[in-house]
Amino acid sequence: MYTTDLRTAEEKAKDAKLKVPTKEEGEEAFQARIDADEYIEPKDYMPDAYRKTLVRQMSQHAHSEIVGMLPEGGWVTRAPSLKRKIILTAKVQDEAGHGLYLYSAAETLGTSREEMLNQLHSGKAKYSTIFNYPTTSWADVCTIGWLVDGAAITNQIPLCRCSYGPYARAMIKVCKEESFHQRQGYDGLLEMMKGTDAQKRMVQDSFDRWFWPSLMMFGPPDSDSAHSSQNMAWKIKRFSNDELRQRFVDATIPQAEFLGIKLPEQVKWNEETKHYAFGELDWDEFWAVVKGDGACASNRMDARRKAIADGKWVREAATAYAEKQRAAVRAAE
Ligand code: FAQ
Repeated sequence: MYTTDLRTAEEKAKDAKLKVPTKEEGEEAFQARIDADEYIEPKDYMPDAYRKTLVRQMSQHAHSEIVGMLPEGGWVTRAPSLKRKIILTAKVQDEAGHGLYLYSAAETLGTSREEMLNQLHSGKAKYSTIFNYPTTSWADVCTIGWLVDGAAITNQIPLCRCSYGPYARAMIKVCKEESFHQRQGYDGLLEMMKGTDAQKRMVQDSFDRWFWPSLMMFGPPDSDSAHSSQNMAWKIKRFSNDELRQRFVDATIPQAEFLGIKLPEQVKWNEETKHYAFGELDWDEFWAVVKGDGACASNRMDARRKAIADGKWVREAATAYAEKQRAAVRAAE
């Protein structure tokens, strides 16, 4: 009799004992790996929902990095000194690098960069609400470094231990660079607070506008956070939105006091909890900005679409050049 099965009788007996795991068994084994603090790598088994929520979060994170370049990029030519221009240029380039690591890490989950960018430009994918607020003064650029990068670090340090290996590894370098960003922003504000009354007013005005939106970067309150409980079980998230927000407030208020900033009346030290209380955030504003109502939302997407259209010839030229190089290598073989 004709057969394509070339296994020996011994191999057949061994294979017969192996059984294909059911979906439930696969998910149980996956959760056991997570519980044992193992990293999940691209070719490992993972539930579809784990893959989906990671693509959602990582692409949103990557989009935030590249959209975040826009408000700061607009200030490079207006930075007050050569030193500040150089620092700001380096920071904006770092953000582009963060976007690249994150898109590359997200691509390991099987979604192409082009697809992720299409989702951003069509409005299907989100990016951080913070970048829909206007950057109206030089103090705003420094405040972004101090508060926005500060909030980003608070959120991202736990992501260095997130269960998905490529995301966790990307976060290590990102966090190192964000620390430099935070310090340069704070340094810029310290210098302004040693300056004229007009400069001091500029810093205070900037803090008043950016403080509350920076607290919203941590997402909705835990009670309204759709993804938190599952993502904490999967160790994508290690701390809840509210825990990280409180951690950020506790670290930031003494820094604001050192700068000489007047704090909002809601911010008060609570001797019992040993934390700063800060009252309720304006969650209506948050959800409106999430849904695209932010002051700069349409500008940001126009700028992104223009960048994609303007860069088309560069991508085509780079692809043609790479193809030419490959052809030369093939011809030499
Ligand atoms: N903006 O269930 P949750 C930076 C959405 S990087 C917009 O709590 P999750 C660097 C959320 O997507 C800043 N949407 O969601 C830089 C979900 O909607 P969906 C970005 C938000 O994922 C500095 C819905 O609300 N960092 O700044 C926001 O468990 C300076 C329900 O929320 C990251 O992305 C928001 N703020 O927790 C660059 C870090 N918050 O997707 C330039 C990674 C929530 O179901 C200059 N991401 N939503 O339609 C995370 O850690 C998480 O995704 C959270 C949200 C904490 C942001």
